[in-house]
Amino acid sequence: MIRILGKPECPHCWKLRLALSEAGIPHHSLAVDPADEQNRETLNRYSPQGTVPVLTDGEVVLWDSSIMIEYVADLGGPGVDLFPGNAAARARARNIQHYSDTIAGPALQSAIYKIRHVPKSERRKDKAADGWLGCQAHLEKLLGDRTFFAGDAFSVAECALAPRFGLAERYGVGVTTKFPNLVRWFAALKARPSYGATLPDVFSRPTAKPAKTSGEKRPFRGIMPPT
Ligand SMILES: N[C@@H](CCC(=O)N[C@@H](CS)C(=O)NCC(=O)O)C(=O)O
Repeated sequence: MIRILGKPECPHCWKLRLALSEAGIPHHSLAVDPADEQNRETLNRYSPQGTVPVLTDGEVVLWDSSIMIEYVADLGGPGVDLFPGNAAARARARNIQHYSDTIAGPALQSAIYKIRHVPKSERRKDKAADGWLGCQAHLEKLLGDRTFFAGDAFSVAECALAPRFGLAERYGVGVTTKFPNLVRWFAALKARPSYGATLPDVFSRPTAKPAKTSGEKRPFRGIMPPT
């Protein structure tokens, strides 16, 4: 049985949960917060990066979410093919996953950081949200009138991007009518059973007011700020 060590609201963990859910592969999730010192020791045993998610399946131990998704796809569950279509469509889906992990994710992280830690009066001077807006503009064009990012079918691109838009919505920087293609795409994703089934528990509760803290308690190496 696949076991995931992860933090429910971590976008990489959520991406993996979505992939498993869509592929129809059962798994067991274990909440492990890298912010906790004891958990870090556990994580470091499995992951040279000390990050979540970690996936174990018998002797298989994986510590990068994109490689985990390749593994999940290779298992060939009864559900959707995470890399549908021809070589070009599959490359496009991988590209978008990479864009989400390396560009859109960090841009959104800055926007969320601003909301959580920068006083409202100073926000207009802060350009952090522009990065996230720029990413949305880029994605809006990439999507165009397609149903899904790679074409006609759900793919790893959706697994990667949906958690980013879910987090954005949660923190008040969700997609707006400025980007009608993305609005339509995200609404359709949220209607899929996998979205509700993998939504972090805290997200199904009313939005908490962003914590008023002065900053990070420790150096942060990942995408999600510690909550
Ligand atoms: N390459 C990794 C990166 C995962 C990552 O950045 N995870 C974050 C949480 S979203 C993490 O564990 N950060 C470590 C920390 O908080 O100290 C992957 O895609 O699996």
